[in-house]
Amino acid sequence: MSNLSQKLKFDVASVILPVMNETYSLRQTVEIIENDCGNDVKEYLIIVCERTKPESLAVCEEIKSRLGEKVKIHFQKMPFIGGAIREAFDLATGSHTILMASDLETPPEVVKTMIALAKEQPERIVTASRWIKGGKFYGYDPLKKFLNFIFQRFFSLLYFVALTDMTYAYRIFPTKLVQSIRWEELKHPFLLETIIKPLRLGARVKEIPAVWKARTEGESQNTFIGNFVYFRIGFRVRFMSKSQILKPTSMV
Ligand SMILES: Nc1nc2c(ncn2[C@@H]2O[C@H](COP(=O)(O)OP(=O)(O)OP(=O)(O)O)[C@@H](O)[C@H]2O)c(=O)[nH]1
Ligand SMILES: [Mg+2]
Repeated sequence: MSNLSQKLKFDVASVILPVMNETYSLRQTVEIIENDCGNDVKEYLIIVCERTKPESLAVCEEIKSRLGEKVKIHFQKMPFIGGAIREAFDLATGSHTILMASDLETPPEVVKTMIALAKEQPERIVTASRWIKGGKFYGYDPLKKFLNFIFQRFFSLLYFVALTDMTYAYRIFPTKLVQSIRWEELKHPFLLETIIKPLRLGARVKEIPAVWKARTEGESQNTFIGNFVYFRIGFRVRFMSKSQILKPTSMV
């Protein structure tokens, strides 16, 4: 871990935006971030695949024609959301990387707060929570919300942390950290993996509130049954050693 704890400064952020069926939601996400803190963002890594809708691809191109080099549209090779984000992690060149969605379920207004906190303590992960004061769910399926609450309690006990929302993949990381980890999952459980592996490596994590509102266009790629597969990686990582979590080149 010593290479990760070397003095790190916030320089600029890389923002990851996976895209499947978003149009105005993606456009609005980029607009809000640009207005709020565009100077702190080096690049938008827009990740698309063969299932990305043509109208979404058109919006990606439109954003690229407006922002130029700041926008990189990457066609993923590995499948699913985990594959998309894992490739984006490797492409990121900012000191920090922001993991979020393009469907407005990760409210882009929170990005400026994440960046401000990363400037204060650059080595720390800042992650959004829907369960702490100031956070909220709007339009979340009641059964899913109940299960989500149980999952959160279970994983915070299992990892012995005070975190309230480990499955909400809205976070800023030091880029070096995400690039040093050997990632495994390809589907939605990857989103949990992005917090539990850093925790096992001793990363410090701060939660900030965010209001989750159900998307108003397109549909989620996650299935109800898929929520239960989170337990597999949840258990596996709990008992992994640091050397199993890190890529061989990142070991000290
Ligand atoms: N490039 C790419 N993007 C994806 C893929 N799967 C999902 N996304 C995008 O990643 C973001 C989050 O995925 P969603 O399917 O909305 O899932 P979620 O909101 O995390 O999950 P739920 O709350 O369970 O619905 C969205 O902007 C999706 O369009 C994928 O396979 N490839
Ligand atoms: Mg979503």
